[in-house]
Amino acid sequence: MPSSIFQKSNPAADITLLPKLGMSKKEFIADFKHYYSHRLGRDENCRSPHYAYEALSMAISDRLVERWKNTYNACRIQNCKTAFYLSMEFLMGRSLSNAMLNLGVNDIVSEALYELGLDIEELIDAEPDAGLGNGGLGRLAACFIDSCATLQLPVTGYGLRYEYGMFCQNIENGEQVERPDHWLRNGNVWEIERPEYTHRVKFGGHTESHIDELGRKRSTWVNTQDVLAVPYDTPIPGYQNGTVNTLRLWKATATEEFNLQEFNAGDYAESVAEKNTAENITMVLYPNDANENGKALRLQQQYLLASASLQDVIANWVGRHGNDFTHFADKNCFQLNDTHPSIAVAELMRLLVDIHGLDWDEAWRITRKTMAYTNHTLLPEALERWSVNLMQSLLPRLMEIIFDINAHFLAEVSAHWPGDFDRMRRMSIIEEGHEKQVRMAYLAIVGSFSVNGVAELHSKLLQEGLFKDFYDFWPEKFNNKTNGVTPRRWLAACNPELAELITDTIGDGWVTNLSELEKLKPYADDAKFRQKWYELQQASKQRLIDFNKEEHGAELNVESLFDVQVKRIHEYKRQILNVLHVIHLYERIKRGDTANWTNRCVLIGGKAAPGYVMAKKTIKFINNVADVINHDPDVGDKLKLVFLPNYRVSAMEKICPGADLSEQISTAGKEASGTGNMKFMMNGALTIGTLDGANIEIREEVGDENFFLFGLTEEEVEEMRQDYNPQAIIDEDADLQGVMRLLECGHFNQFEPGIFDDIIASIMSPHDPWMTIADFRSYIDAQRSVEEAYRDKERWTRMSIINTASSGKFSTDRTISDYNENIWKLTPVKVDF
Ligand code: B1N
Repeated sequence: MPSSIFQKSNPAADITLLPKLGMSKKEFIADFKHYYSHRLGRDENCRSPHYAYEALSMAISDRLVERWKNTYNACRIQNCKTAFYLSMEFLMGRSLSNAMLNLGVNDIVSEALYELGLDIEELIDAEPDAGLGNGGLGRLAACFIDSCATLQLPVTGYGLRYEYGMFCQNIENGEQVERPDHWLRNGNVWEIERPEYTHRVKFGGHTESHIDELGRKRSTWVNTQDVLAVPYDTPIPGYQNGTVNTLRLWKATATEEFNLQEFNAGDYAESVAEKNTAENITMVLYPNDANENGKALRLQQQYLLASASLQDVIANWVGRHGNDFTHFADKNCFQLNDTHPSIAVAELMRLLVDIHGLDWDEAWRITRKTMAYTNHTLLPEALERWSVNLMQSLLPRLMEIIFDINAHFLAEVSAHWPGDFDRMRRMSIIEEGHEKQVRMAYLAIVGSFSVNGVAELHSKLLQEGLFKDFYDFWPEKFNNKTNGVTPRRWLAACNPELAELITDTIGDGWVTNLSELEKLKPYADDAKFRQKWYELQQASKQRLIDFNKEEHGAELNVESLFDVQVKRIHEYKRQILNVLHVIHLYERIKRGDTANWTNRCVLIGGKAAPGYVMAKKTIKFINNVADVINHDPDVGDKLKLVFLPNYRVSAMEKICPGADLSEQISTAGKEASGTGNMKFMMNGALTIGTLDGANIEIREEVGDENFFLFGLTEEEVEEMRQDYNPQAIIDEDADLQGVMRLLECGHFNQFEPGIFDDIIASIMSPHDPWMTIADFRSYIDAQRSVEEAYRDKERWTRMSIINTASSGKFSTDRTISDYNENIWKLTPVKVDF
């Protein structure tokens, strides 16, 4: 069979276009016009910016495709080791401006669009966000693959192509209302469907055992209902380096015969409905952040991702090496983004043993050398457990394999700690109880050679607490990889004016070597530089005001402290503590205690998981307090509280350049890392925060005097938990009494009696896990120091510059270099361009 439909002997069969690597303004305008008028059939009468956005994106993506093929070929020729980032979430946001920046065509495109009479900002804003993630974990995956491409590392992202991403949030009467996010409605210019790499994924059925020709016991998985996984590829360009890596997302579709059976039986409608059952698997992203889902459909999603991705990698391997897996582990590595894809441990065993005929021990050796697991949370409610019953009915062969893995593993434990049955019970992958459960984190640890947390404190707490038994057994497996964010999207692209000032001052090396920002430090003492810095910050704030006004109409004054908390709404993140402070300020204004006042706009944004009652109440609470304060004539510009609806990646790109103060106020020990904290710091905001997650490392980098610290430490929190008495704290604190009085008398819910009783009860409870009242006093005091610092404009600006200058550590280029040096061990691949 020919390897290609094109006959090499026929010279006319060369279908390669002239390479579209370069891009002159003229070429670009010609391409834009071609797409706009011929491909899309639009003309100058079209009113929607969408088609111009599409035409522009097509012209840009043409320039990526050639580089994409070159990258692929360079990796193939060099037969290099590859890492695969397996993640249920890739929170990509928009692609157009990122692609332009990374191709280095911003100036040419701006000029061309100007000549065509188009507003580039309007076209950029016409792109819907690819919101295929909940928050930090999904955005981290997106920043990681950006850095891998920039560092020219051969890394492929594998995920799911959800038809509906993270829901859109409307606020009605102060409450969150969810609307479906049909982000693919108008097509997606950035993806290429590749049905030729479709894989079949099994569900249901049962297993049958038999003895193979070598006398080994084998299982076959039969009578299954199969689903097809069809890949859609998105190019991931590196920063001006010719590399374009791949993000491959799977869409579930029905198999042909699956439909035919019913079709032949005359059940046409049923067969189409069955097709829907298959396609439902990748229909929607589960909108729970740091929380377990526990639904069968979610397990189907996880298995589809794991199975299709592993089959894809193995098919590629077998295509080149046949059934010889001797060096598989030297050439492939899978990084599991939390436990969500951790069924991959068992699936790799199944593929190697059942499909490719390897011995159990050889397959296990390979699995344990290729899998690496990242943990992203200590919260018990987020630790995934799947019921053995569910797994037996949905994935019977996988359940058998997990039992076998566990038996082998417990034998290891027992050899090490003979007779220690309590330890075996604690460490077992299967949790006994009235309903047996598979502990997915334990499966991931047992099947991996590396286990990491995402900030120093978090990794330490994993080793000392959650995974202590495993750390005692395998200390060498455990390591830390502090998170980061990509400086391309989170500084160069989202804050071009500040980026330009930085480049004019220290050169442009910082874009790919963020520690060069250090060179800005001496300029913190330069009054002229400070003035420029200050003016740019004020301009960013004005843009944020305009964005906010466009989207929802509140009037804000640029001459006030912009105090911002945007992130998922969660009790541990303590948005309520923020609001208690706002109420305290309001109460001071009402009392006339306003000497040396600092005007402040408090902006809060974020989505609540649709089933998380307290989080939804918190949104209503913020909006009600905002309503009272913003309409009180005594308050005026002294204080504003605004809820920013529909927080998402593209909103953060407008918000983080305009923040003065970044709120990172989680209960110590609860936020694994945080990454919003890094975006704000990079853009010159100062942080008010607890000693939690990466805040600790941010403070180390920036210096104690440039960080507003408050609150109990993780140890103090655990200590105080023993006899926590919020009422006693309130009795001692007149400010807190003032706040509680307003809350309890229903000042913010005059026509909705009792609606905040739950919130009041939760912070008043001696069992409040988040200890909000315990940190109130020191939070208020820290906010006082913030105001004092802000009133001294020179001092504040100096601190702001130092924050940006100290943010080098928090580039994902550093994080990814760490992953590569300690875990993946890949060689960068140069690509001609
Ligand atoms: O992962 C981020 C961290 O910076 C955050 O601190 C952490 O909260 C976040 C189940 C999660 N942990 N766990 C999740 C997301 C979705 C889901 O279904 C759990 N997200 C985090 C990046 O390390």
